[in-house]
Amino acid sequence: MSSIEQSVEKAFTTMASEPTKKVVDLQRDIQEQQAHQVLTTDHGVKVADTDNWRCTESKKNGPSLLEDQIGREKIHRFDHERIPERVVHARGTGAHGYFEVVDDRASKYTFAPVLTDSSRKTPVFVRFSTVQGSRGSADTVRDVRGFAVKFYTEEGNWDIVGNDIPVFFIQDAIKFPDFVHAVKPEPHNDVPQGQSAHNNFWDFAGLQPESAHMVMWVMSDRGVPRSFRMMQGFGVNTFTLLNAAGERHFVKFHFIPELGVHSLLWDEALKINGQDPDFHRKDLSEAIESGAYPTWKFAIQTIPQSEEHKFEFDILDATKVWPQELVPLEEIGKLVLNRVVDEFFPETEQVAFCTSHVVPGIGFSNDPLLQGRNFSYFDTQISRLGINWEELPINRPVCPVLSHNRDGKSRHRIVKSEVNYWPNRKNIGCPVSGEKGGYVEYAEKLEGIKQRARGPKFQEHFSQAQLFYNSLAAYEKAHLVSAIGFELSHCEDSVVYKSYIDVLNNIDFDLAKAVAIKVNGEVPTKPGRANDGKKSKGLSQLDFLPKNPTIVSRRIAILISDGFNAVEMEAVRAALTSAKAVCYLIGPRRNHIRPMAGQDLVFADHHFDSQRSTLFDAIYIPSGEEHVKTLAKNGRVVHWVREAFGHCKAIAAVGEGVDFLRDVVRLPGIDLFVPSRVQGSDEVVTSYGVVTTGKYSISSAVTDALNIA
Ligand code: HDE
Repeated sequence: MSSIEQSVEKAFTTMASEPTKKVVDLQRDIQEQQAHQVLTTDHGVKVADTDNWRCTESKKNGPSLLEDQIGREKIHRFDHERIPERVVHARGTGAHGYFEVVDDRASKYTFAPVLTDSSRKTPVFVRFSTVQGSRGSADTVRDVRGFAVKFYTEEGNWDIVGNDIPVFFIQDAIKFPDFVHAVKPEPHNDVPQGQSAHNNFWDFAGLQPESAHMVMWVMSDRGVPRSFRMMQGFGVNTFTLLNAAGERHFVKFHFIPELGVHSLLWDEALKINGQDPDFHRKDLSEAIESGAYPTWKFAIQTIPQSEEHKFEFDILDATKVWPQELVPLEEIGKLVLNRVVDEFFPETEQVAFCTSHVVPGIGFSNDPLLQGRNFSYFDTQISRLGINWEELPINRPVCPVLSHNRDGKSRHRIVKSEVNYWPNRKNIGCPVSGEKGGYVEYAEKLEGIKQRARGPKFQEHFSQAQLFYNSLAAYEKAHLVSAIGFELSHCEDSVVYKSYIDVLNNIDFDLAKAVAIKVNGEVPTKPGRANDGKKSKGLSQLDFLPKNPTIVSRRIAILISDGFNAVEMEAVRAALTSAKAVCYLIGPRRNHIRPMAGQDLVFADHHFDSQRSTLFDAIYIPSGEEHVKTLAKNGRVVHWVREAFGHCKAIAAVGEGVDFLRDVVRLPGIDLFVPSRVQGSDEVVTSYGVVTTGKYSISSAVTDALNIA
């Protein structure tokens, strides 16, 4: 065994915090650069001057010379740095981690060791993305988020190329180019970027009612997640599992975040787009680097092959969920992200997912969206990365690869063999049976007429859109009305905004009326379709509040100015930090701030103008008379606090800080404050938390961290 193979082998059996087999595999290609290392050309010759192009009559007026091969190489490499961005999901960020089986009950359904062998730690690479915007667009736009997972299993790579929403806009892959053209910037002016608030998207959605269910999800709070770490992930399409007895089940894959499912408010999302367009990607890497490893439960829903037709909806229709009441979730695994990438381009940009990448024990269904996807992903990687894209370090499997496929542009692997075909006299690269690990497709009986058509159950589009709407909490419904109202207000063609009201009226009469009034639509006088009042579990985000709310990795701004009480602040900061919240001191300048007399100087991390309340989950205002007077005179700070209050953030204040808070956010006739005591002290703390915006965990957890009695 070579030393690389030995270290690869060792890595596969190591503990959580140690590198996975894939991370070790990547070491072969990682070049650690050292201080004072010498610059060379790409062909390895040391470079003497990288700042001046060779020319005649140096520093006078001589022309630059074509002969300068160092200058030419530098510019030539630069000219070719860009590759085509992904046609959708161009904006994204990725991380390494691992997958573990926590319950081996899936062996009833599959013989795939990745889902059944609890002694394994399978390396993964996950890429999160937005869909509509280009590579440089902002993170917190209203959009679906991609949730693509590459499992580097011992049986080959398995990709779940999922989203944070369990259904899709269309039922048949052949509609995908139409859908993407409609949502992407319009052809005549390339507008808008990173949003679906325009004529063409809503025009398409109105005329293609199968999108109604998904539109409801994207317009709900799901469209503006607080963090990639706080989103669910769904395989969306129906796959199949095959067990050792040769029995087949249909399956849906779910990832459920341990932190709960949380969203931004739309106003926050809009502002963060400008204040920090990299908000989500920074959030992910900061959490991983601080050891707060994002973790998801992995669950499956299964339906035996024999029960395929037992449901009101078609289980192969990607615009439908399988309600949990009918098909319960079984938790079988855990996904953890524990390592950021070393270099963005070769890892996150060059990673290439394919729904067609499955391993023995896992297979496809006849879901018409999945069938098309199985062609599309493989195809698109060729124009993005070239035919040998599966040899790129991030994409190559960790198990042995031997195929008779050869050549093509940018072949990396060097294969030492006299034969590259099968059969051959040396028996190299021979296919093996299923018993020996070969991938054997399930033998499925088919009969019927070849035609261009969809099954009868694919014709119904509104019942699950209604189920979703009915299952939302009142505040979630209100957010949804505002979101559709915002989007339709950005459509200038009245045909578009007026006609979508008809779609909404098929979902819910009150919803249609509320939106119509907002956007100048025709207010309906009777429901387009009765609302049956049915609800289901797991659709509202409130169903995902974590059992033990936590402030781990939440961002807390501590507002300070000269004369603040540093001793008290340090006590609170220590409590928050020990609960693994991340505290930032925000002051009038990024420099030393002078606390009360007799206390040591404190250095502020940022100044009031450089950050905004929207970038934080909670605020704490320490006591100090002079300090509070200074805060009250600063319009930016007053805005900070009012804005945080308006966004229902947790706000803690002590002593004079409480008076300041009261003055700043006073609403006539309403006393919103609940004064309480910090345990073991005489300080009065005021805290205010709101359950209904999905920020329950932060508000209650700040309260816990402060030990408020
Ligand atoms: Fe994709 N999709 N998609 N998609 N998709 C791509 O593949 C496509 C669909 C999803 O981080 C492309 O490598 C078709 C559903 C994610 O690299 C492309 C159809 C779901 C990513 C493509 C769909 C997704 C992509 C563009 C309809 C959720 C980003 C670049 C039949 C389950 C993966 C690429 C990454 C990317 C095609 C529908 C998720 C063009 C034809 C449904 C997360 O191949």
